[in-house]
Amino acid sequence: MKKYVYLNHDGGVDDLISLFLLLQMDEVELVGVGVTPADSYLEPAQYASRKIIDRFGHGKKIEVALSSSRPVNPFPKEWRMHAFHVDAFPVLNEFDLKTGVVNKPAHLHLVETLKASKHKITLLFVGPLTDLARALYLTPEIVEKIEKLVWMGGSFLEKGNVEEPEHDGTAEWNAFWDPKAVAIVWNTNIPIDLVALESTKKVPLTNDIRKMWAKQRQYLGIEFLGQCYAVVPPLEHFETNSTYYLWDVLTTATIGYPELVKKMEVKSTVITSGQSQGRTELNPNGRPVQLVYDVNHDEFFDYITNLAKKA
Ligand code: AGV
Ligand code: CA
Repeated sequence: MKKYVYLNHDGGVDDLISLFLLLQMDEVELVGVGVTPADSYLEPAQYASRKIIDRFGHGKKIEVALSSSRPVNPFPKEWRMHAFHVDAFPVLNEFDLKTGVVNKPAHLHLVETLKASKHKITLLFVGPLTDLARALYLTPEIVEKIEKLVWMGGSFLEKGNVEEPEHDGTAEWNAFWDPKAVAIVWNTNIPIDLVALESTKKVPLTNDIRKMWAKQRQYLGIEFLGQCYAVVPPLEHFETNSTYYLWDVLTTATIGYPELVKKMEVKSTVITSGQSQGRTELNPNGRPVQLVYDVNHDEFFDYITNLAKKA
């Protein structure tokens, strides 16, 4: 059965690869893309997205909308620069650009796409939830059209991945960028699959993975994966603040291959202000989500490698 998916990403390396991989999934019909300038700048993120659709979208026509959302807590500039590299890859610049952008902000594009759809749509958010929160605030009735939300965000571990002044380090970045947006989404009855740091920790970028792709670079799609993951630092001796995991790619893979991961229901709330803002906490009175807490590492890498070969 077809899965209708709307992707909202924020222009990181693994966001752009998520778009690339979604375009290779036979069972997925991608019904729209929103680009949020969170872990990237809007220019390179939107151009890279449009070029990926042109080059690797098998001729599909997909609408791209630009977000007008802005941070509560902005991402570090060094990370936001990554999309400039991807956008400049020769493989994305061999031909003239065809895919355009729609003339409305991403949150309104999301509302209109949901309203116009005959089918329920799965929302795949691999950056902050701001556009979804704004869409829900304006038009709460869109929940009827949402099959579920699959979100890369949050963490129930003691240590999150935010290392910023005036913060205690317990939050995950996508939640920290706009904590109130998380609270707004939590306050609906949309079913949520939460791909939090518990599972993404198990799929770090390593030099062995890079080598495995290097050996298969005769496939254009694998060459593209290898180039993308040359831009960001791997897990080498120990974890640093910049160590790259396949956060969004794992989240995206759960759509095409749900059996890769283990889930359990947890109830949670989110802290929206102060030194722990963006932290998701277990709370017996909180809202239920399906927490993705484990992944089959080898099957995951096999799956995405095989998908990339189809490009
Ligand atoms: O917190 C993970 C989210 C994912 O959506 N992003 C990166 C992924 O796209 C933020 C982030 C956390 N640590 C990072 C991040 C790092 N070391 N480099 C770049 N982005
Ligand atoms: Ca992201």
